[in-house]
Parts: sequence; structure tokens; C-alpha cells
Amino acid sequence: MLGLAGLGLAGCGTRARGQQPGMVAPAGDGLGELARARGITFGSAVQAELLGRDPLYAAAVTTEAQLLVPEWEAKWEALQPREGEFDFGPLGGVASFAQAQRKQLRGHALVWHKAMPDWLPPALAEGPARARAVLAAHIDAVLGATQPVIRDWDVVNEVLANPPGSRFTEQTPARGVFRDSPWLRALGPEYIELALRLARQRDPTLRLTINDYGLEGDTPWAEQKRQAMLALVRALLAARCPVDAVGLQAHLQLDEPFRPEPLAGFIQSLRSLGIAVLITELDVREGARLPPGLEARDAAVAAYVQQVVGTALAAGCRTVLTWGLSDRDSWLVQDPDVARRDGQQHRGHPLDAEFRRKAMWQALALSFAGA
Ligand code: 9MR
Repeated sequence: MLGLAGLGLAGCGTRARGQQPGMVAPAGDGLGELARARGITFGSAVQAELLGRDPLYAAAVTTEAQLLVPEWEAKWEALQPREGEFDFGPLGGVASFAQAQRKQLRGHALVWHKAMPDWLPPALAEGPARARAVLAAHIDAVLGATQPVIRDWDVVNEVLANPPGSRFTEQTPARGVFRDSPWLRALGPEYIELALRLARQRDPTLRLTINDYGLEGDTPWAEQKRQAMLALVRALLAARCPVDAVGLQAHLQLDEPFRPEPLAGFIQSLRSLGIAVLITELDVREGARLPPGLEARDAAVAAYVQQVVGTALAAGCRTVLTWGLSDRDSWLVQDPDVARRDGQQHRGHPLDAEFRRKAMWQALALSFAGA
């Protein structure tokens, strides 16, 4: 059991790394406070490295977010770079900041087909017994260390395949409704149940979340994915497998049609099964054709966000996280598969690249106020 010391929290001071004395945070209440007044939790993905070296970034997180999720630091590659050697250093950076600023933390992600250390896929390919053993060892060590500070984990991430014909950036090989991955090849779909059961055993009061993308839009493939998620949750519950929540990543795309009813119905179906629903990774990719001028672009992003978040909140979602707060540091500008190719940068976060609040910030504030 590594506990708090393992997360680098022991002995940390009251001032977060990166917080300079006298630094002025943006005026007014942040989104976190506005949300909290309505019984909603608002937060963001964060990067330990930026929290540590960029005062503007750290100040924005301090002001706006109540809940933090590490964007990379709790992935397998970060936590167990070599088999049996755990490194809680980077995650400890996020945890120290959270503790100093009195923010909550959530975990992301115990099982994913990406951000795997090099040794892991070959180990899984050695067969089911070996795959079960490495999964159990990882969950045991990680939940043992994070139990004091992380009470909600994305236990499995992106386990569903993208339906054929979908317009997701990533075309996934599939086995039925499940994504073909080293985990699926090693253990079949039972790896999902195994991970959830191991997590419950290791930390009986932890919230166990299944996280996925492409579940929000009004398209045939989003509907297929929603049905696959519902079927998965029903099957898990029927097998008496623990599961508490579904995370809707909400990497939204303005080109994708949206209508409230399909999303609201989906959330209500999950809630009627006793499953909480969170928005876990909200950001927005703008369309192929941009309206003229930043104001019109930001208004389009804001209108879309208000519809989606407003729908989710009205249907009973109580937690919203954006995948980063500002347009500056996002995968939307860094990942060549999603970055714009027209010389522009997506404006899909509440703050612009200079950390100024945009129309999307207002849209979130209005959505919280209306909840
Ligand atoms: O935003 C994250 C990026 O910085 C990382 O390089 C990448 C791989 O670890 O993961 C990105 O976050 C992804 C998240 O973990 C799962 N949903 C999709 C996110 C964007 O790709």
C-alpha cells in the first residue's frame, strides 16, 4: 500500500506548485463555483507538467475547476512504465495540486487500448492467465495508492467499437460491438467484467465508471453505440457485476447533428438502471467550413455546447468536465488527426489560447444556472 506518500502528497505545502504569491486569478466566480451552487460538479482534465511550470494555467484551474482528472498521469504508461515498477510521481503532482487547492480528483483510466507501456501488449499476448495476473497486479497497486484521494475511476475506457460507417476520426476494428484491442484478444469481453470486479474488491466504495465517446449525437452510429452501451450495462448488472456510472466523453463535433431527445432518453435509461451519468471530456471540434470571424465561430461552439450540456443536466447528469480549459494546450491542436488543416485552431474550450473566457464559458455558466 503506497497511500498518500506514494502519491507524493506527504509533506506538501499549502501552496500548489506553480502558484506564485500575489498572482491574480481571473475576476468573478469560476465555473466550479457557479456549478456547485446548483448541485453540479464542474472540473477539467489537467497536466501535471503545466500545473508545475505555468502560473496562468494553474490559476485558471484554481479558479474554474472543482474536480480534476489527470490527462495522462494515471494512464498505464505513466503508472507502470516497466512491469512491476510503479511511478506515482506525475500523478502525485496532480494530487498535490488538488490537495493544496481543495479540489477533488477522479482517475483515468485503469484499462485502455492506448497509452500502454511497450511491455504490456506482448505480456497480454502470452495468454489469459498472464493477462489476468497483470491486470490484477496493476489494479491492486494503483487503487491501493490512490484510494485516499481518488473516489471515482474510469475503470474501462473506450471498450465499444465504432459502428461501421461512422464518421469518427478513428476507424476501429471490431469484434461484434466491442473494440478489438490487446485486452479483448487476451481475455474476450470478460476483461471488462474482470476489471470492474477487481476494482470493487480492491476498493469497495470506489465509484466504478465506464467511459466512452461518440454517444451524444443524432446519427445512426451514435444511436448504435448508445444501444451497445445500454446492452453492456444491462449485461453487467444481470451478471451482478459492479458498475456505478457511465462517462460520456463528449468530444463534440459541430458537423454532427444533435437533437436533445436521443441523448436525454439514453441518460434516462441509464439512470433508471441506477447508473449515474457524467460528462467526462467535453470539448468541441469546429466544422469543415468556419463562419466568418471569431465571434460567430465562438457563438456556434457555445450554442452547441449549451444544447448538449443543457440536455444532459436536464436528464440528471450532475458532473461535467472539460478536456482542458483553454484552446492552447489541447489535443485538438496537438493531435494531427483532429487538428485543423486550414491554419486555424479549434476554439472548443471555455477559455481561449490566452485564457480569456469565451462564449463557451458563458454557455456552461448558463447551463448550470438553468439546471
Ligand atoms: O488528451 C490526451 C493526450 O494528451 C494524450 O496524448 C492521449 C494519449 O494518452 O490521450 C488524450 O486523451 C484522450 C483520453 O485519454 C481518452 N479519450 C480521448 C482523449 C483525446 O484523445
